[in-house]
Amino acid sequence: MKFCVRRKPFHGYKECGDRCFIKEFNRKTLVAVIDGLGHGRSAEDAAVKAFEYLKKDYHLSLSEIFRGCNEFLKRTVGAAMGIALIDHENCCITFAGIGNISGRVVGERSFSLMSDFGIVGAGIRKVKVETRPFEHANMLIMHSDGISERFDVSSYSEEVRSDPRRLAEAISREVSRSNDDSIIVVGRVVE
Ligand SMILES: [Mn+2]
Repeated sequence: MKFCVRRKPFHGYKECGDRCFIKEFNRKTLVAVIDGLGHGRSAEDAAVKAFEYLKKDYHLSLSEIFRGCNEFLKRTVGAAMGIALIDHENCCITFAGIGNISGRVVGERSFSLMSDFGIVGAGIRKVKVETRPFEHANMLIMHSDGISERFDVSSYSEEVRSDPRRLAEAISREVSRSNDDSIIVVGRVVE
C-alpha cells in the first residue's frame, strides 16, 4: 500500500505525542495510530513506547496487542490507539481502537471505524474487534483527535482524492487543531 502521514505538534512544541506504525507482512498491512495523552514530552514518551511495543508484537491478534501494549505503557501517561489490519488475500479489514482515534474506509461502500472509550496503559476492558470487507480500490484514513472529524472526502477533487499525499495535506491543513498534536494517515492499495 502507499501511505502518506501528516503529523503536527501542539503549537509551539517540538515534541509530538502522535505517531503511526505501519507494517506489511504475510500479504497484510497493519496500520496503528497512537496519540499519547496530552502533549509535549510525556505524550511523546508514551507514544514512542507504544511504537516500540508494536515493533516486536505486530504479528499478534489485535486483542493481544492491546492487552500487551496496555501492560507496556503502565508507567507512562497512557495513549489512545487505533489499529487497522488489512488482509489483502481475504479482502477484509479488522479494526480495534481505544480512545480518540477515528478512521474511515472510503470507497463504493464507505464506513467509519469506531474506537471504544479508555486509555491504553491505564487498564483496559475487553477490546471490541470488528472485521468488514475491504475492496482494493478503497482508501483508508485514520487520524487522532487533533484532526476534526468534520471533513468530507467527496468535497475534494478527484485529483486530490486519488493521491494520499495531497489528500492528507489538504485535510491536515483545513481541519487540524493548533491546541493539540495531530496526525492523519491516508493509504491506498497500489498494484
Ligand atoms: Mn490528542
